Amino acid sequence: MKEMKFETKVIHVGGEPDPTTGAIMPPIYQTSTYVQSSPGEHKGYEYTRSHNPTRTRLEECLASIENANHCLVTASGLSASTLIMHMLPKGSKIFCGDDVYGGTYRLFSKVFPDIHHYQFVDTTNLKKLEEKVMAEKPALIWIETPTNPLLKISDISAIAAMAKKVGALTVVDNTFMSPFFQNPLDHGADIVLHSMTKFINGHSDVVGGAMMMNSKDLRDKLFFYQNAIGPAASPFDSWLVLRGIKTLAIRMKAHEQNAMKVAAFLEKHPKVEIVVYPGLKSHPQYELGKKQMKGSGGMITFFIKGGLAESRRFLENVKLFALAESLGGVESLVDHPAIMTHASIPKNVREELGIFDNLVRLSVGIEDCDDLIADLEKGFAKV
Ligand code: P1T
Repeated sequence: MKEMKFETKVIHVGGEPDPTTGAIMPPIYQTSTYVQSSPGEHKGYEYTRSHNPTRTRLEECLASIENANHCLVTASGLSASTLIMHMLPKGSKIFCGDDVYGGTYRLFSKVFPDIHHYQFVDTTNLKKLEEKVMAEKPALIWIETPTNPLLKISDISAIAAMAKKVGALTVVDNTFMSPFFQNPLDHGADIVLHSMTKFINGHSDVVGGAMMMNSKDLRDKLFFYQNAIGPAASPFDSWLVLRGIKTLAIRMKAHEQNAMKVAAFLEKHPKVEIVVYPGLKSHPQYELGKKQMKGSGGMITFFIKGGLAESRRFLENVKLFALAESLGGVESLVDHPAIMTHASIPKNVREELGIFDNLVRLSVGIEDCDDLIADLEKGFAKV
């Protein structure tokens, strides 16, 4: 299947017609269990927490588009992160990028510190990171690139290479780029993680997660914890994602086209202080982005001139950009990270990173771009 192009894989891998009826759309195997002919004799399926044919199809499709040998689909992005943490030996040292989704920060700083040791480090400063990795020999390096919400880019190949020197695993949260714009395993990462809730599904009607890897050993270990703990995605959610993923390529191109125009508009706007978008030459890691990403995605972060009052007036007065957590759907969303998605990060830590009250995050949808810009203009007019 690896020889097919991306646009073909999302439609055909896992999308084969049903062999018993010829139905062109895969059935939703809405079943909890499977009949056995004799104890232990079955058709490869015993219980849906462990395996389900609809989920298997989605795993095949996702593995193919991340150029991976294996994939496990979970009930949420955070449950995938949780399984990776359970897989590590107790007391493991973990370096995590300092700018990550607020829920990932909460998981690592509030749920797992009794089990592992976490340090939040700047993974964009390679020299400092390498010194620290060599000196402290972590078991795992966790990077989100580009980061949520500051869109900082980390060099996956360089980090994976330094991790290998000390026997550490590299995990890349690739949610913001989706497999269409970035394939971390090709750059040496060991595990790629996605919140499937976002671009992969693309229609804001599923919460789900996925992990892709090449190592069978890693896959089997993670599968053990998935089966033992239980956060597998449901058949219906798996089917919805199989449906949404068919348009991933064209959606990502449309997100990027609109985001590029919106970023250029914001850059010139008198009420905007700074715009951060990987496709702008002003992005501090523009060249690195060009090297490891095949596009710039649909996420934009900007700092409005002023503070919380100005942000609120803007956020209350845009309408097409719905004020909501999450991202990656066909409809545009706007988020205030300090109060919404990243509220679980203490204010002093947030502000050290640059997540101030005047920071606004856009998930640029695939609507008509002129309508989107007119909507943003309405928001700015009230500031
Ligand atoms: O929500 P869930 O499917 O569990 O995924 C968690 C997650 C993991 N990684 C990244 C980069 C994410 O952005 C998320 C979820 N993020 C949001 C809900 C948000 O609005 O940023």
